[in-house]
Amino acid sequence: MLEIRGFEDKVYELLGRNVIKGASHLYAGQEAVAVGACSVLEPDDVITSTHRGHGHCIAKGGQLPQMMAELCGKSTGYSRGRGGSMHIADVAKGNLGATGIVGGNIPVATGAGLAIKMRGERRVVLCFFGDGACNNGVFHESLNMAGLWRLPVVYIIENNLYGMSVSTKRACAVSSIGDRASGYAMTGATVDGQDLLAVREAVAEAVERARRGEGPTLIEAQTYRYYGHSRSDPRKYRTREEEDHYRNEHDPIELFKRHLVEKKIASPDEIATLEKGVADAVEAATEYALNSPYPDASELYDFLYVE
Ligand SMILES: Cc1ncc(C[n+]2csc(CCOP(=O)(O)OP(=O)(O)O)c2C)c(N)n1
Repeated sequence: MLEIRGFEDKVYELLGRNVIKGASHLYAGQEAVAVGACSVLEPDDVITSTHRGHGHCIAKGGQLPQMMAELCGKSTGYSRGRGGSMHIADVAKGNLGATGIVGGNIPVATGAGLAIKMRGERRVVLCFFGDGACNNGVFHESLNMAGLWRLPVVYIIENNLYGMSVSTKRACAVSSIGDRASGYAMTGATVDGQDLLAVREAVAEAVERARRGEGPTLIEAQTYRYYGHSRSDPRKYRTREEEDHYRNEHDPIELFKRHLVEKKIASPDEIATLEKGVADAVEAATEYALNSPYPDASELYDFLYVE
C-alpha cells in the first residue's frame, strides 16, 4: 500500500510539472482493495486491470522503475513507452493488462477463466473494475456466462462512489451493486474496501471457492479515490468535507498501521523505516524514468502489425 501511495503522489507531482503528459487516473485511497485481493493469489494466478491500474500492477508484483518509465513515455517502460498509464501490462507477473475502455477487460477475465477451466487447472482470475463499468453491457454478458459455466473468476467492483462526475446513486438502479450477484447465480459480498483485512478475507474465500470448482464470486469493495477522476478534474461534483472524511478517518494505510501497532506486529519505528525505504524506491524509479531514453523515431511503426 505504501508503494502504491508513494508512486501515485509522485505521479501527481510529475503531472503537475507536465513531465508526465496525457491522462493519468490515480489510485490513491483505494490501495487496500488491490493489495488485500492480490495478497491471497499464487504467482501463476492472473488479474485484469482498468484505466485506474497502477495499484493493481504494483500489487501483482509490478516494478516501479518500469512503471514510471512507461508513464513518462520512455523506451524502458513496460510497453516500451507506447502504452502509457492506461495500458500497462506485465504478463510475466500475471497482470494481463490495463485498458482505457471502461469494462473492456471484464470479458477478457471471463475468457481467461474459461481457458483455465477447459485446461483443468486450479488457477484463478481476479477481475478489477469500477462501479461505472457495472452498467456496461459487457458486465452483464460476462457475468452471465461465468455464472452459467461456473468459471474460476472473482469479479471485484471498486465502488469509489463516482464514474467520472456521476454519483453511483444516479447511475445504478440497485442501491447495493453487490446484490447483482444473485442475477448470475453467483455468491456476492460487500466489503469495506478501506479495510485491508476485510478485503483479504472476502477474496480468500472467493478464491478458494473458485479453486474447488464452485464458480465465480462478485465482490463490491466500497472505497474512495482521493484525486479527481483524472488530471483535469476540478472535483465540482463532490464536497471537500467528503474528501476529508475519507482521508482523515478512513485512510486504508493509517487504519492498517494502527492495526499493526495495536497488535504489536510492527512498531512505529519499523513502520517509519518501511516508509523511508518506499520513498527511496519511488525516487530511484523516478530517476530511472527521467534518465531513460525516448523510443527512437525510426521505431514509430513497430508493433503495429505482427511480423
Ligand atoms: C466504453 C467506455 N465508455 C466511456 C468511457 C469514458 N470514461 C472513462 S473513465 C469513465 C468512468 C469510469 O467509472 P468507473 O468504472 O466507476 O471507474 P473509476 O474511474 O471510478 O475507477 C468513463 C465513463 C470509456 N473510457 N470507455
